[in-house]
Amino acid sequence: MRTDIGQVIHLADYRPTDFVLERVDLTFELDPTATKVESRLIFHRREGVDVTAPLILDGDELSLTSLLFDQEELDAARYDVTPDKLTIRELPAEAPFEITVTTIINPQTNSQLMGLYRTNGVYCTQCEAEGFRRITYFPDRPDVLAPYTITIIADKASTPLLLSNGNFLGGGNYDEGRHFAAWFDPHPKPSYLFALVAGDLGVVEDSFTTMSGREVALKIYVEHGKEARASYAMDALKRSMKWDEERFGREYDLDIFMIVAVSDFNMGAMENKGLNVFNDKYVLADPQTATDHDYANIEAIIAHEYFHNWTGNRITCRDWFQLCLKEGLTVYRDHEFSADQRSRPVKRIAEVRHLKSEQFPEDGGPLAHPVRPTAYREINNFYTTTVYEKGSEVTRMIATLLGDDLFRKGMDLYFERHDGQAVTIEDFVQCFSDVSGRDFSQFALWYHQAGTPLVTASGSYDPVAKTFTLSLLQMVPATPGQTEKAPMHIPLGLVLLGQSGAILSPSSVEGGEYERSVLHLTERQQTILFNGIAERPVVSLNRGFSAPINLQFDQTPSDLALIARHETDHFSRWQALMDLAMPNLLQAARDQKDGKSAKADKAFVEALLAAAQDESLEPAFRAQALALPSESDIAREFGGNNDPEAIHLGRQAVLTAIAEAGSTIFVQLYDTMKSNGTFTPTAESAGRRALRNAALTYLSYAEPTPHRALAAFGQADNMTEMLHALTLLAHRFPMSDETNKALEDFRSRFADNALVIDKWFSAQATIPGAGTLERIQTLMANPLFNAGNPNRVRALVGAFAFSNPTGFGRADGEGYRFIAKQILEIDQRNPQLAARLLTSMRSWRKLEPGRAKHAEAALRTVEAAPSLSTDVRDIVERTLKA
Ligand code: B3K
Ligand code: ZN
Repeated sequence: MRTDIGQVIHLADYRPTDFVLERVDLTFELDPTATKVESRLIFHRREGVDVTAPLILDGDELSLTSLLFDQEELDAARYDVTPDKLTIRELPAEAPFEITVTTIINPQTNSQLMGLYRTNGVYCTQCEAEGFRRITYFPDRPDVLAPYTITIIADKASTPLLLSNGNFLGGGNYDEGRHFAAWFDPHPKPSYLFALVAGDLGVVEDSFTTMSGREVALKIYVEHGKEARASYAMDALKRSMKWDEERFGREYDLDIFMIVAVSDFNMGAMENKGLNVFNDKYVLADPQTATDHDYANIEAIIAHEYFHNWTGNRITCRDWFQLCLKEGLTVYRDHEFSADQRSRPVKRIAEVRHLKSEQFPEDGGPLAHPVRPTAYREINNFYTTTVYEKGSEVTRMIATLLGDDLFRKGMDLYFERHDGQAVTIEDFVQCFSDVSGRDFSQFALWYHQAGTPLVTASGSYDPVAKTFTLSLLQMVPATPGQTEKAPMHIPLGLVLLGQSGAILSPSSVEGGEYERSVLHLTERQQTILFNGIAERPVVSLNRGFSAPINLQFDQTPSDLALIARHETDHFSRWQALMDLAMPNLLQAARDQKDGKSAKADKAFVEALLAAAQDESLEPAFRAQALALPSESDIAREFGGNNDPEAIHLGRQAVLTAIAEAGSTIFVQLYDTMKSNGTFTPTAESAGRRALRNAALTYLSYAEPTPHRALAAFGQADNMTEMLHALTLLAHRFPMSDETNKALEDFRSRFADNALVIDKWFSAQATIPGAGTLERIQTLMANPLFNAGNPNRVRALVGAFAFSNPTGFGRADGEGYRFIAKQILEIDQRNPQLAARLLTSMRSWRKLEPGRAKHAEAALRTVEAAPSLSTDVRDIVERTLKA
């Protein structure tokens, strides 16, 4: 039973705890349905705190079985207990005291996957953000740090492996076929970083020698028989450890680092101290079952969780409002890692695509919130792309403003000054201010003001005076709870290009700070004068996506084509191609509505095909150039009255026009990008496969029969190409016998690999058009589907809601009603999963009136349902709020 009704928590109400926690000693007697948890906590009253103040501990659905004070049973008059709170009174004024709390919990029935639960027979924990309070009564907040000693007792035969945080102290046999293990984590940590894993698993072992010569044992635990599929993850881990030493001077600090892969997990992974727990999707890979995208994700997430050891664990958050302190910064670090390991521009393109498709809609809709929010009802709903991805962009902007050396100095100072502490965004920013002498007070608005700034630019060239004038105007849109916005400090990467494509250096610049090719936009309106410009320049603005903004800048197709051909910053080349594409896609969607046939602008098609064939460019980049803006990108540009059907058909028409114009090029690319050796997951060979797949996509538009995709499917010797061919068959020829046969072949070949079956579900869930809903319903009845497993739900139901605008958004509203019903069912078991799925409705107000009405009605049925979780209630109410 839950008595917590989800009150609003405010940043302004923060105050430290009344009692300081000195030590934690936990003993778990594991049992599938009745695990006994004995927790011994040593506290003392914080100096200056009123001597009558009680000790209040958090709980969630707990039942207390015993409570001791200094080893004596506590008089019932001295405490009150409910499932979510334990209040103890009459405690010593100064002297330390010990509280021993015993609870019995049921891991088997814990379907929320928060706290201690069972997955495939393995005991596993997830404590961030507030899961620890589902294990025992505790001051469950990130600013309560203590060293932990953990003893785990379990049946030896069924549960041979007993893991927790820190270093292994010892273990041995216990009683009645049971055994025990003890672990000690010397690094004071908050409860959200606690972990316990116990079960019967296989292991892959390796070791790493740190920069000071210490040997660290590395272990990755997976289900028996899957060990071979963990080798890429191990390789990524070692590369991450090395990179963090070289790039940030950060050394690992325990004797052992462990990763455990589990199959039921609410998110990607969790950075528990010394014992990361992973969704197995982000650990297991081999060429036959994982795509290049999977490999890249594994590398990035392994790195991300490892990097948290310093940014998150050694230095943690004072309160959950500061979540971006660890998440935004750690995403920035993993992005930099991947950029160094792979291709920097291609990585940047992927980041920006993701930011624009996920974070921009969030920032422009009812769920918009600042990178550092000031209020929440359910903290789990704030693990958002705004906190993560925009948080990373804000960190990147600090690096852009300061340059590499000063940024590194600021990071060094942060590590030195705050190691072992729970701190705030202000503490973080202060370090950069201290090393640079720069005033960050205006810049800090990036943490406080929600909404994607819109920058409008226009330029004019004076051939007589040889000056170029750039006028800039910034506007931050109103967002929920924030109507008035102050101008931001926006670092705009900028160069002026001459007609030959070479960079023109101005003799001087007036009207704003301009250094290292970065212009500082700080006023609402700013006019910049570039002197000594000998010819009409082409402006490459927001180079490298230096700031997460929307840019309105009317550049001619020929100026964009010049950027696409000559910019030394390849991200900007890609951006110019997308800017060339967008008006074509918008016009094509309008033409669909008006019953006209679409055509693509010649300059655009030529620029795109030129990039596709340019052998001086890496294949991965060329593949990105060929991947047009997505349907949701186009919808965002329309900004309202959206008709997913017209957008889809318009985009198809543009694809067809490009396919027809470039068919010989695509045939040639498809052949030349064929791999000529054994598979490697390197970025370089992944790039060749990506380009080959892009060519195949266009060929399926140029030659509208399933034969080529079918042949590709039959010949593929790796999952990247096989899945792409299968998806093309399903999307382009959903009703053909060839497609049905390929889908069936795929299913029977991979029926015993749930992660591959997820791809099979997603390929079908994303088939455009109204008919897909029935297909989803049929697939949900398939024995391979499991509604209790988050990966399966996301692969089928989630892919439909998030990645199928015409299926989910079918005109009769059935898609919205279906998802609303799913949300209510899932909410009974797993509120976090349900709440996340509900965010697929966040852009409902931007739909054309017919669809918007259906979507709103579906949301109202969710809102009206009895016994909603706090998670879903919070999202549905914010989504509906005018
Ligand atoms: N810190 C975890 C996310 C926890 C989500 C809690 N609802 C994984 C990560 O960001 O690294
Ligand atoms: Zn993280």
